[in-house]
Amino acid sequence: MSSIAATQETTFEGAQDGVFVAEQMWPIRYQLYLVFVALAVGGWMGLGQALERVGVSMESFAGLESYYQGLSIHGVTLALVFTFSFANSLCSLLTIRGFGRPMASTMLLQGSFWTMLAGLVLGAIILLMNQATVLFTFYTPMEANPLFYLAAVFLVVSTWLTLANIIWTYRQWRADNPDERIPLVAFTTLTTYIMWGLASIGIAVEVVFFVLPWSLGIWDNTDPQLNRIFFWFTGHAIVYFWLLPAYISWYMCMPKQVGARLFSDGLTRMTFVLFLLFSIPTGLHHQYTDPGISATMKSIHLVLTFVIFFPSLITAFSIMAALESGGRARGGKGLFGWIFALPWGNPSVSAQLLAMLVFTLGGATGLINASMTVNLVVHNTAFIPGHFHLTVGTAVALTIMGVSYWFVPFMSGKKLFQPKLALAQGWLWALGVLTFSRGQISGGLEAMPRRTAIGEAAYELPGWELSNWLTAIGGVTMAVSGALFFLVIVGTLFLSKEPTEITEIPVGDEPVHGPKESWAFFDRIGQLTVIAVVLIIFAYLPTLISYLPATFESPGVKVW
Ligand code: HAS
Ligand code: CU
Repeated sequence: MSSIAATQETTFEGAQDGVFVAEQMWPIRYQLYLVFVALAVGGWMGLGQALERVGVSMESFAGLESYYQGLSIHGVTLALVFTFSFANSLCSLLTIRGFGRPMASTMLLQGSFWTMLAGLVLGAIILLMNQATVLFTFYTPMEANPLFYLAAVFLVVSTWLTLANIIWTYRQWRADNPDERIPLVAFTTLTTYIMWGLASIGIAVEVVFFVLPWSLGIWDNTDPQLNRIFFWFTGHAIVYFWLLPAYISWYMCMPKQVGARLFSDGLTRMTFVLFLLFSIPTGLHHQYTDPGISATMKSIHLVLTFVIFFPSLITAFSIMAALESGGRARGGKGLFGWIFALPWGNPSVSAQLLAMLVFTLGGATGLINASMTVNLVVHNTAFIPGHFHLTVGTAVALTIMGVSYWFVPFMSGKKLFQPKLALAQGWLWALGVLTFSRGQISGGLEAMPRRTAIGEAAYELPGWELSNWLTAIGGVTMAVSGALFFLVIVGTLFLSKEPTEITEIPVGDEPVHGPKESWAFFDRIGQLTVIAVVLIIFAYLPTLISYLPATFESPGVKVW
């Protein structure tokens, strides 16, 4: 392993300065490969779910015990492993690139890889044994084998090790550079991980204090509603932990990739600061229909959800500005000509442009979910998977694929295999997801429940048939696209003979409006974190106080 990495070291920019060192590169590289393993397993289950809509049972498709076993594998591998390992991998690399120094601790970096691997392997074994058919939200009183919760602990600890390493690296850098602005790309990784550090407290409390002891038999009963409050404390912010690595690519890499400059350093810092402050105090928008939580607190979370919508709107305009300047610099004219002048022939760029376009619909459906009264129509219906395949399933997943088209060549030193296939892959995914989500959204509006083996439903409403077919066709298209992606990546690693021309991380360091024009206050990360904590206390303490004392009365149930 080290010999491969050692020969590669020469291909990394700045290798001469000892910035990208071999023992730090392999955990980043292998964590990236876990992204692909998780995608392959989860994507395979996704195909089964799509086919279930048109009469192919999950049992016959994958030899599983039930549809719900497949759905649990799908959710855990994609929502937790695929996204987390990508965040760890890309953000570690960009932290090194941003601060221009190795990560503070090689041990933490390697530890992050090993704990992610342990979580994936352990989780996969328990899920395949049908001992954790509790879906990725593991709502109690559904009960899994304790080792499943331990696997979840490993996955989260892996992200914490990366968090600790990023903060440590920042502090080392700060000690050497007391008066400088935090380099922008490092600022984005730092704020993303601090946000997640705060957000993950909810799930940590839920698992360590309530669910794990209960599943171990230390306590007989649990309190499902209390567990849900802690789950959604993390559960909304987690979507921004999935999204922000994609945003980091859109802000920091895409302008460079299209031959443009980022619009504004200050606006970028402000966007990430807003995510740090407002991602967490919004979790109750997943619990509008839950009893025992006051309408006032739900309404406060509703308003804050509209606040956290705002940095994504900023992102839309500011990325569009960068893209437009790139398109015009490439000769695009007129109102829309710049769009066609963008480098659509570059698979890394086109996948991410498509991810952005699809995300506009993801954002619109998010607003529908967030509006409390309208939420009553869509909650727990197929509309919700329609929404989140436009967001995490495309804005994030297709961006991860697009980034992989430079990241894998960069890390392996090999030229991208069959770029034309890669190009087709991005388009297929976008077309597939638009069809799939159209099916799910219309099904949801026709009262089709989510998380249900519709193929086995005892009744069918008019309109479901079309929804099922669109879901199935879209899902199969996405699976074909996923297979092409895999082919390109595996081909790059094992069949590609030529060296890659990508020897630099595509990060743009010179925004049109640079750091001198932005508030130094944004860099006071410690103070901003304190403000974030105060907001969280304000948004959650009243609910927790009104809820106590909790009632531990529910025994566990195994429904599979
Ligand atoms: Fe969501 C449920 C509200 C964003 C994921 N969401 C979910 C669930 C998931 C999920 C997984 O309020 C289901 C959880 C479960 O299992 O129960 N969501 C929102 C809102 C936003 C939002 C307001 N969600 C996301 C993101 C996700 C994600 C991001 C994953 C990564 N969501 C909800 C609510 C629920 C919910 C309720 C609960 C529903 C229920 O009842 O259960 C916002 O953050 C969205 C903001 C987005 C925008 C779009 C900006 C567009 C951009 C692209 C610009 C385009 C360019 C293109 C530049 C404002 C940035 C130019 C290119 C050219 C070629 C010209
Ligand atoms: Cu949410």
